[in-house]
Parts: sequence; structure tokens; C-alpha cells
Amino acid sequence: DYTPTREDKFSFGLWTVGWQGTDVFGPSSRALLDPVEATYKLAELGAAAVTFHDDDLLPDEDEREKVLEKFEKALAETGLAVEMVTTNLFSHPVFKEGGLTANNREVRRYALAKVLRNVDLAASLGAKTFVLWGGREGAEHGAAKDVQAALDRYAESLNLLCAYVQEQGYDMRFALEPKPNEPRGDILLPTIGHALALISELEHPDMVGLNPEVGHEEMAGLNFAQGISQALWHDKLFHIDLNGQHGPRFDQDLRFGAGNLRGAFWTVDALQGAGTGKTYDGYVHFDFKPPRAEAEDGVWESARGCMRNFLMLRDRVQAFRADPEVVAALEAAEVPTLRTPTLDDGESLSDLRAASYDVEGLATRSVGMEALDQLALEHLMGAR
Ligand code: GLT
Ligand code: MN
Ligand code: MN
Ligand code: MN
Repeated sequence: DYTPTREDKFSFGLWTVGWQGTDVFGPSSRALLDPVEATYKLAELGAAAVTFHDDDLLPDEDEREKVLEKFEKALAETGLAVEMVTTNLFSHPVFKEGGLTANNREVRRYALAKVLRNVDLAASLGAKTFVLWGGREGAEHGAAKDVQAALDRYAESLNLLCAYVQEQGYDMRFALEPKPNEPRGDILLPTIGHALALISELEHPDMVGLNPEVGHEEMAGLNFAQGISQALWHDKLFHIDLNGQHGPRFDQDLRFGAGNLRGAFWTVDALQGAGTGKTYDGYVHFDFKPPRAEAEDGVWESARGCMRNFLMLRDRVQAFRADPEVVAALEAAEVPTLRTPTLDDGESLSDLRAASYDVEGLATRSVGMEALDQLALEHLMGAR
């Protein structure tokens, strides 16, 4: 059966089940869920960890110590970990024109101070990953944002944060979360590729990686499995936000498995190294929004569904990879051959240029990819 266990390392943002359904067209449709109560409920459903923004857990400064005490008690009683922490640099209107890359310098300094304070809290709770999603880092206009200066400020903040973590001796890495748009018209670091490129310009590139989200890449029309495969190849898949999305439209944050189910199958496969590659062994983190139409029962159904769908897909992916017919189809499609270098050891480019090629024969060869893909679909649909 598909009952989640702690070994599955499922993790949930407290803001996911805690989302009250507020959207652009209407107010909240659900009552406020106490984050500490949510922690107990997630543990009961089989999660291994929770994550949060400062403001999800500690919206009220006067209650800070009291809530933290209750929260730490919940962690101790349930055995749940806090694996990742992040900062809300997007809700308060002070961040209306950006946080770490706002044109206004006071806002940037305030934003950095807010992150630092939460980094200290994250370290005290044992979190090893710190996510930065820059939802307000961007623009709606052209001249209103000096993009090159904004990237300088993004890099400056990350360099300062990395140096701080080193000074404090924290065991913590940063993970950037790309998104193309929403809430800003155009967000900086819109895709996995943009974020990877920024990391290579930093002072401590080893301390910064990615937290890609399924829906965000799909909003940009990109293939998520391919994106995270590249992140794995760079050793940059520090964390992940699994959810569902139906193509390029508003950020849907559906439960994992809803939306692009076929994409979800390949996502799980990619996390497992797609047969022979590097694998992801971090927490399986869900960042979804239970639809606004649901009442509280639907919230938990949605959370349960994320985990069940992951487990069912993992099962389908493993069956696909273990199927001897699939192994044969992979061979027929020459997929394993791609691991052989193009030039042999000791061979030179002149050898390669001097060789003769059966161009006509190669042009008309069979590639066997439809047959292979059909096997994948049959496994996905439970026909095998
Ligand atoms: C926000 C956003 C998510 C990010 C979170 C981290 S918060 O809900 O839509 O995709 O992962 O800041
Ligand atoms: Mn999203
Ligand atoms: Mn989101
Ligand atoms: Mn996310």
C-alpha cells in the first residue's frame, strides 16, 4: 500500500496547508490554521519534516517566544524535523518594489536584516537548507529596473549571507527558487538556467544551489524533469518544491501528481537519477495550495494526495526501469550508448574527420523512441 513513512522524507511548507484561499478576486475561504496544530496533523499523515517562512510561524512579535516554545514542543513530541526555512520578502507592502533588489536602499537593508534573523532561527532549529524565493524581485516596466544593478545587489546579498553562515559556523546552504512571473510581471532569475548562471558568479558558489518548483518551470513552458536533471548534473539540486501545473498560465500550485501527470512521472524518474545518473536524496518537499473551494477536510486530502501520488509514481517508475522489455527498448533506442564518449581514448580529431560515415544509412535508421515511450505510458497507466 502507499502509506507514507518517515523514510520517505516527505516535507511540507506550513504555508501550504495553511493557505486560507485568499486570491486576487476574493478574500480567504478558510479559517486560519494554527501552524503548531498543522505540525501535529502533518506528522500524523506521515510527513517527516516541515518548513516555514518567518511570517507563517511567527507573524506576531509579542508572541514570538511563546509560539516558538509550543512549536519546539510539537517537534519534540512528533519527531518531525525542520529541514528548511525561508523568509517572507514578498507579502508586506514594504517589499512592493522588491526585497534584496529593491531600488530603495533602506528596503534592501531591512530585507537582508530580516533574512539574517531567520537564518539564526533556522540554524537553531537544525535546518540545513535556507530557501530564497524572490517573488517581488523584478519589474513590470522597462526602465524602472536596472537589471544589471539588481543582479549586482542579488549577488551582494548572497555573498554576505554565505560569509555570515561561515562566520557563525552554521551547517547551512542556500537554495534559490526560480519563477518567471507572479507576483511581479517579470521576476529576476526566472528559470533554473538563469539561477545556475548567477551562482557561478558568486564568492561561495559551493554554498548556493537551487530549489526548483514544478509549476514555475512549467509556467515558462519548460520541461521540469530536464531542468532538475541539469541541476543534478551541476550538483545544484539542494532542495525541491513538488506540485502540479497545467501548462503556461497562473501559478496553480496543485497537489503533486495533478496537472501534468506525465511530467510528474518523469520528475520522479529524474530524482532517481533516470536509471544511471546522480540521484536526489534530500527531502521530498511539497509546495502546493489546497484549492480555494475546499474546506479543511479537502486541505488534508490534498496533502495526503501529494504523498500518495509520489509513492505511486515512484512505484511505477521503479517498475518501468526494472522491466526487461524496457531495458531492451532502451538498448534499441541506443540510450546507454550516449554514455560512451564521442572520441575514443587515444583517438584524435583527425581520426574522427578521416573516418567514413554511412550518412544515408544513419539518416534512415530506426530510433525506437515511440516504442520506448509507449512502455513508459503503459507503466504509468498501470497496464504493465
Ligand atoms: C510562496 C511561493 C513559493 C515559494 C515559497 C518560498 S513562498 O508561496 O509561491 O513558490 O516556494 O518563499
Ligand atoms: Mn508555485
Ligand atoms: Mn507557491
Ligand atoms: Mn515554491
